[in-house]
Amino acid sequence: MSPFSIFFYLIFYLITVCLGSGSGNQAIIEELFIQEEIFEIPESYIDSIYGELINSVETRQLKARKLKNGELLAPIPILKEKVSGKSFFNDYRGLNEYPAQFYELSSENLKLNKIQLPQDDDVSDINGNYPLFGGIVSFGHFPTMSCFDPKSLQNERIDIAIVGAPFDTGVSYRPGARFGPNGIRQGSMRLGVGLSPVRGKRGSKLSSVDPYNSGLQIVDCGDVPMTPFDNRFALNQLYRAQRIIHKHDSLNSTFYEKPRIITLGGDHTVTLMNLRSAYEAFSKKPISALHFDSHIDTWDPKILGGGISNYAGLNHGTFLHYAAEAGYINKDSSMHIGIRAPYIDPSDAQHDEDCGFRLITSTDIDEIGVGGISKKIMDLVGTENPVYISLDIDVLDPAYAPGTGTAEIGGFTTRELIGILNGLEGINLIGADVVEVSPPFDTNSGLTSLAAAGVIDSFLGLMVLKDKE
Ligand SMILES: [Mn+2]
Repeated sequence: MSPFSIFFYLIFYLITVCLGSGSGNQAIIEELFIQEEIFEIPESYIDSIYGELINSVETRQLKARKLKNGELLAPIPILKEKVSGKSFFNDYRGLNEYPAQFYELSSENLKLNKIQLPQDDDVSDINGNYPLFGGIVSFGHFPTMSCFDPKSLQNERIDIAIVGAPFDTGVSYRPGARFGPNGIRQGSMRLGVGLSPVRGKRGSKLSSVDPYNSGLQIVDCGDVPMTPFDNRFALNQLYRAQRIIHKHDSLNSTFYEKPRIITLGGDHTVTLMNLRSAYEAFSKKPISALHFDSHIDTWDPKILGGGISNYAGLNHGTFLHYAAEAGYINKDSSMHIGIRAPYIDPSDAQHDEDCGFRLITSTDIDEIGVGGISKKIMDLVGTENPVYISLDIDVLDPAYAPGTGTAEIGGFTTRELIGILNGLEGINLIGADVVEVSPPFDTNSGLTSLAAAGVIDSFLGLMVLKDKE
């Protein structure tokens, strides 16, 4: 066969095939393709918004067939008010069973329901509003205040102050806690709606507390400038900053005349200054210290750091020794919770007891549970004693808080820790801190900062509740 005859034969074959199949399927094609213009194809609610995205020749043909069969009703005009509040999703059962009422909701009004933009000069949705993931970041979106300005003593009142202590030159292992306040604020961005099904036991007073809508004046004072070059000076800066905050009067508190301070650490050394200022402002008598930590932090300065120089003797593992020595610690009602790190010296346990601390270890939770730990704490401190909670985020297991200075395995989960804290309903919490959050060692998702923010949310709940009683 010549090339020409092969070509001719092929053309002949194709024409035959096309004509043959075309005539054989004509009836089916007529059945499938109904002329759309005969029917007014109605738009559903979703069509009116996303029609261009989801409509195809097939879906339009399906609707045309259903109209022809009487399975669909032509759209009838309805008032816009009738539409609002109705779920358009419950009625949707898939392409093959569009219910008639689904189409009844379509109307000229709904077709006009394309996005309607405000007037160009209307900023009512912008002014005073903020996105949860943006804005100038304060803790929990609380208002900021120049709390260190002496003039603010006359002009401003504070019920609860949040303040950062960006300091990490007292650590023995990984640094980075100077970035803790910033990290914790970032972790707090989703706070702001305080009612929660897990704040306190069901039906308890705590369960109805919303710290973000409490009527109390809760402010973020920003960070205390703390020099990184001399710990003695830096800690004194923190003390003076806390002192001036404490000199403010409270605004709407019914129980406290002075602001209670929640400090964002910072390495754990900062707690010594927080305790000093709280002691002077509130009690001038020893405070019940609840110390959540994996380390005892009462180390004798001679054993931890002080062997080098006296200057080195005050650090994040010895500050509670100094606090006890200074008389800030109530030796009848203070406790460590979550301890598990090894002792440095055989004398540590006795020295810790001499400083006035009882011990709940991390493994005690396996014996007595979350509720058992809360009960032990409540039995010890009661509801009258002034209590200060200092919480080293390393009390959590490193799985929940990897971004910390001296991580120790085998700690509490975040849920257990929050459960223990919320179980302290009724304590007289005069001050608190969360320390040792080191964002440079945190995960990309900021687990540690998120946990720290959640801990402070629990502190706020306990503080606000006391005021409501
Ligand atoms: Mn610590």
